[in-house]
Amino acid sequence: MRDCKWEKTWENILAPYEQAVNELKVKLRGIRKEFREKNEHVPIEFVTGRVKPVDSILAKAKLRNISLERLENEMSDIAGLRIMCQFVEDIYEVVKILRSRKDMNVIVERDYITNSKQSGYRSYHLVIEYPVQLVDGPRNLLVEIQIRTLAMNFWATIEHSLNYKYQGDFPEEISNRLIRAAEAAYRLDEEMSSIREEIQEAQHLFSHGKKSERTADYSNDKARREQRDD
Ligand code: 0O2
Ligand code: 0O2
Repeated sequence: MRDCKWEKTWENILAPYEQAVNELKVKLRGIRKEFREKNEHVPIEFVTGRVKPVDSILAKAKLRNISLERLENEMSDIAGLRIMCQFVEDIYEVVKILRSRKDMNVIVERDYITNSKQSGYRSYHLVIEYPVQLVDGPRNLLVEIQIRTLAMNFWATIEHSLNYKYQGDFPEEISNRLIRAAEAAYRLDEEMSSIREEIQEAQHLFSHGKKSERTADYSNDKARREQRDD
């Protein structure tokens, strides 16, 4: 019985964060659509989001000595969004777009791309204040947005699972290999950036070609339907 009561309380505490994550996923995915419709290079590849699981919230609160009353103001990643980009240049474009939006307020920026973490981790982190509209009125929530390239995401995902296995206590050999892998991932990003214009031109031709194919398919289907109806 007691467990049920706590489950309910957590459900209530986290509901506004769920709402923030869901709204932001729609909004950030909407940016993709806008660029695509303008036939411009889309700086966002894909967007994911999650509300931090309760056990992770409790573990972090204990580690950082944050009391449950202060969670809302002191734990900035209860709601988390992740934006994946093709090129490092796209990351900075996305940051600019987010800074200029009127529906959120960027309050912290951490550039772990130019200042990578000791582990080798790279990403650009923003903490924003985001107002969710609740029955009792608006409430400003902290949300963390991590922006990274596909290569940075590949590295971080692998390192995150290894971290789970070793609980952060990597054998030196693995830790060194991970640092080397992070450098290799960054070199890959640099290489891709150096041929960015070429790649973007090819992608533009490809998506344009697919669009024309779809239009042609639609016209052929329509013609076939009209012939059948005659
Ligand atoms: P794990 O093992 O913990 O990684 P939909 O909107 O239906 O397409 P859905 O199912 O709501 O998508 O999930 P979404 O948005 O595709 O992605 C959820 C996953 O994104 C989570 O995986 C997280 O790994 C990851 N994620 C996204 N943003 C963040 C973030 O800011 N911080 C962290 N730590 N993770 C993030 P799972 O499912 O929780 O599994
Ligand atoms: P999760 O949900 O398991 O990913 P803050 O926690 O924001 O108050 P902190 O810790 O200085 O302060 O924030 P930071 O370092 O800007 O962001 C922490 C988050 O960045 C982590 O969340 C990870 O998602 C990611 N991150 C940071 N360093 C690494 C790293 O070395 N490897 C990987 N894979 N991810 C990293 P959490 O708290 O781990 O939660």
